[in-house]
Amino acid sequence: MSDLLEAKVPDIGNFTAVPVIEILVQPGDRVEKDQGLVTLESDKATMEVPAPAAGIIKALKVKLDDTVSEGTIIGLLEVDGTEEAPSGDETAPTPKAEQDVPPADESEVPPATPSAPAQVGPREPPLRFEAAAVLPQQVPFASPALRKFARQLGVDLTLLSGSGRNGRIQREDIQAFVKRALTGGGVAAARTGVGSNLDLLPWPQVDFAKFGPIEQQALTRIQRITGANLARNWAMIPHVTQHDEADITEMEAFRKQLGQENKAIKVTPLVFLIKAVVATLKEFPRFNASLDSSGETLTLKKYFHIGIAVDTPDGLVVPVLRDCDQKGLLELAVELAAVSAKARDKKLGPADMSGGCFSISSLGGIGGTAFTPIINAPEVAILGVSRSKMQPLWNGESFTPRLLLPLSLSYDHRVIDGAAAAHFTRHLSRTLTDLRRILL
Ligand code: CAO
Repeated sequence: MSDLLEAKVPDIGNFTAVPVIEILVQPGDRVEKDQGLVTLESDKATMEVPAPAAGIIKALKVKLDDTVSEGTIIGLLEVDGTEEAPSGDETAPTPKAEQDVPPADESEVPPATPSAPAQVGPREPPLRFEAAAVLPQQVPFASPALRKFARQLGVDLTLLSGSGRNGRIQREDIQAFVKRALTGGGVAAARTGVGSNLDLLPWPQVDFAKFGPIEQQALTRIQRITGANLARNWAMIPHVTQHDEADITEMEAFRKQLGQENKAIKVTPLVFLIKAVVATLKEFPRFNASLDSSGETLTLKKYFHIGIAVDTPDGLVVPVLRDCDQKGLLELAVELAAVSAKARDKKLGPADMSGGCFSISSLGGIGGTAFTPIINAPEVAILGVSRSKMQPLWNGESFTPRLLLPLSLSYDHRVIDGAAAAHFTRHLSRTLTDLRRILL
């Protein structure tokens, strides 16, 4: 006996009308449970819709470029007679994870057991979607099938530029990359896009075990995504870091007072920085901008969404606080605490992490005197903040103890001149010293 089973699009978070960009099977094909049937591509990521059970594809209900949402029927499957056919929506399996996701991800979604397909109820979108949205364009667009193909050939997809729609990597791109690598002198010569002109030496291959005991650890998925982005941003953007400091003695007194008046809310220096940065961005609109990939057009933003680097056990993420110009210190403090907690609980969704204009990376809670943050492309600047310290400051007549906050502004030198950066940090510093300037 065999039954026809509807293979449906599972819960894909808040995404709707997602285009089908690849048909992976044809009627008559035999598929295994969880084998990819079609590939979907949102503007943030790609995913396969897996077969809910093993069997024969009897009909496909979608074609290339159709748009689908959760519950859309992809095809009809004649389930193997021996297998107990799952029924109804329970058959909607978890979206098949990209093949190169390290095992750490498996903790995100409870795995399906042989007898019970993954039950998909209302839940957060899969981390894969979220992570791609944290750092837009950080992960190369390629279907899981092509990722597997690339892995089999040992090709690092972050080294390729896709020739397909939205920079999507095609099979031909991978083949051309391999061909260039084989005929043109190695991977450096084969690179297209990022780093294409970097004729770098191969990475040193060292057998560390020859020198002593070692242990190997896989990077988490977030670390890998972040790492690929940081490498691209570092290689592509001519960074300069402008260091300055702000006298926050009065600000700190006000912060403490606010803390005492609002014991339920943790007010840290970061919320003052957000407000001061917004005031400074208004004065220097070129810092609230993005350069396009050709490096020829600057998009100036009229909104003020600030990304905050949050350190989590799995790596760095950058949730975005929206419309910071329209929010007060306490509101921002509540929001900051909420997104930090959400980040550490791995609950950030795409909406929490997209649309940033300018980022702040605060290591002030930890220590240090200065650092050089890497710009979060396509933004053009990022502010690094280190720990404030009481120091003697010359007031023209004597030294007085003042609380000084170190600021480190990294900027894209293609867009921002050194003088503008120095004006920016001076303005920021003055604003932090005299918060009334925020009202100007
Ligand atoms: N100077 C002195 N003290 C500071 C300070 C500064 N610049 N910034 C924060 N502090 C204090 C806070 O007031 C708080 O003190 P109390 O516990 O006495 O109230 C303490 O340090 C801890 O603050 P916090 O880190 O919990 O809160 P925050 O608002 O400053 O930062 C967050 C929140 C999410 C940004 C932070 O927790 C975090 O993850 N920071 C790391 C970011 C990071 O990794 N950046 C590097 C990116 S590049 O690799």
